[in-house]
This record gives sequence, structure tokens and C-alpha cells, in this order.
Amino acid sequence: MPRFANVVCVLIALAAVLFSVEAGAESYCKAAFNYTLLGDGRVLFYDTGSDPQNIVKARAFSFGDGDTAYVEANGSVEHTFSGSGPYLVTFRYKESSTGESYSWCKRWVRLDESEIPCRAWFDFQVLDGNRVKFTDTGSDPRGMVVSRAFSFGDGATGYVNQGESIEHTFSGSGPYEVTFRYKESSTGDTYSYAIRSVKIDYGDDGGTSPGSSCGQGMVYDCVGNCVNQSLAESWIGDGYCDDGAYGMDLRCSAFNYDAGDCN
Ligand SMILES: [Ca+2]
Repeated sequence: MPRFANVVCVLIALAAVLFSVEAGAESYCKAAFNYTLLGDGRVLFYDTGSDPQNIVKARAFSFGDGDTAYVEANGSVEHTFSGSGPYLVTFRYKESSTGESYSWCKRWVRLDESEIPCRAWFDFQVLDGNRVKFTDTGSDPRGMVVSRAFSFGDGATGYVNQGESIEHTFSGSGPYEVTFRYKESSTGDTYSYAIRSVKIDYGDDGGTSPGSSCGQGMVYDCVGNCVNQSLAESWIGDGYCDDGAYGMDLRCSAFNYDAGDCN
């Protein structure tokens, strides 16, 4: 019976791998949310992120006032704040069993938007290598923002004009915590800011050697299949011969020759 469940997991993992190949460089999940003010302290938060590998098991909000909530994929949740803020709201994509965050973002939420209505936000796209393109996608209906500043999380900074993009090259795969701020330049006051984790996919780097990474929580098996790492580890020496019949081949040194299961 456990083995049947494992086979289902492998099928799910294979489907995720096939999908990620199609998604190309954008194979990592990206946590994102937006929100709508409903009045009387009520705010509707909704998931706007992406999860092309289908690796996200939990989507968690921390509202910055001590309360938390979970939503389904593309789901929403209403929360009532007791004050006008600003509140730094965090949204995480997690693997539920370990609690590990795959991806996260933080936005500064004000309930008095009649006073300061701009909302900093940005999108990003991993180009070739470690080069990432960042684009201002925030809103500034009153034209009050006079500078838009990125801090890339590696010490470098950059500025863009409204709606513009900037490219930055990182030295590693991250994740980097990138901050984007809308400011009034003469005073340096921050009107609004957003923080997102940026993870660079090394999926097409380093070949398919057994045991090497092919994505978050995924490794190559002995014949170059991209498989779930923890699942593969749990199958070593479990009494079943993993010669590919169940979806992965563990008959090489990287997997301790399946601890003798095939002998
Ligand atoms: Ca085995």
C-alpha cells in the first residue's frame, strides 16, 4: 500500500517535471498577492502567484498584526485590521510537511489609501544565466512617486521610471530578497514598498549527473530522470528493486546501489 502511494507520487513528480520543461526558465514558483480595501478595516487578500512545478503545498498569509491565514491556490481570504497601518503583510509558498518556504513576498498595506494611494509592486523574469529582468508593475494614480528604487539583496541597487524595466545579474542562484521602494526623493520618505524572493533556476546547468539537483527538492536518478529527492532517499534499501520499474533507477553509487534491493 505505501508503495502504491509512492508510485502516485512519482507520477505527480513526472508530470511536474514535464510541465517545468515546458515552462523553461520560469520553472520556480513565485509567491504573489494583491489586495482590495473593503472599508471598515476589512481587506480582501488574494493569491496571484504562480506554481508551474506544482510544488507548493501551503499558501500562508501573515497579516503583520499577529494573525495568519491559509488560502488555496488562486484563493482569497478576508481580514479585518484594527488600525490604519501600515502593516507589512507576508505571503509564503510552503512545503507543508517541512514548513520550508519556497518563495515569499511582502507588501506594505495601508488602510488609509485616500492619504497615500500608491502601491509598489514589481514582476521579474529570469533571462539567460543569472540575468534577471525586473519591471515596475505598481500603481501611482496620483503621480506622487518621484523615485522607484530596487535593492537587489546582494548590495546592488538600481532605479527605474514608471512602468520601466531594469536588468540585473546575480553572482549565485539565490534566493535573494529584492526590495522595491516608491519614494518622495526630496525627503527620502518611503510611500510604499514590496519585497519578493528571487530564485534563479540552474536547471540546465551542470548536466544530469546522478544525485545532482534538477530543481527545488528534485535530483537526477541514475539514468537522468528528474525525481523527488526525499522520495528517492526513502526508497533506498526499502526492499523494492528500483531499476526504473517504479519510475526511478537507483542502481548507481550516488544512491548506494539501492542498498542491495536489486541483488
Ligand atoms: Ca529500493
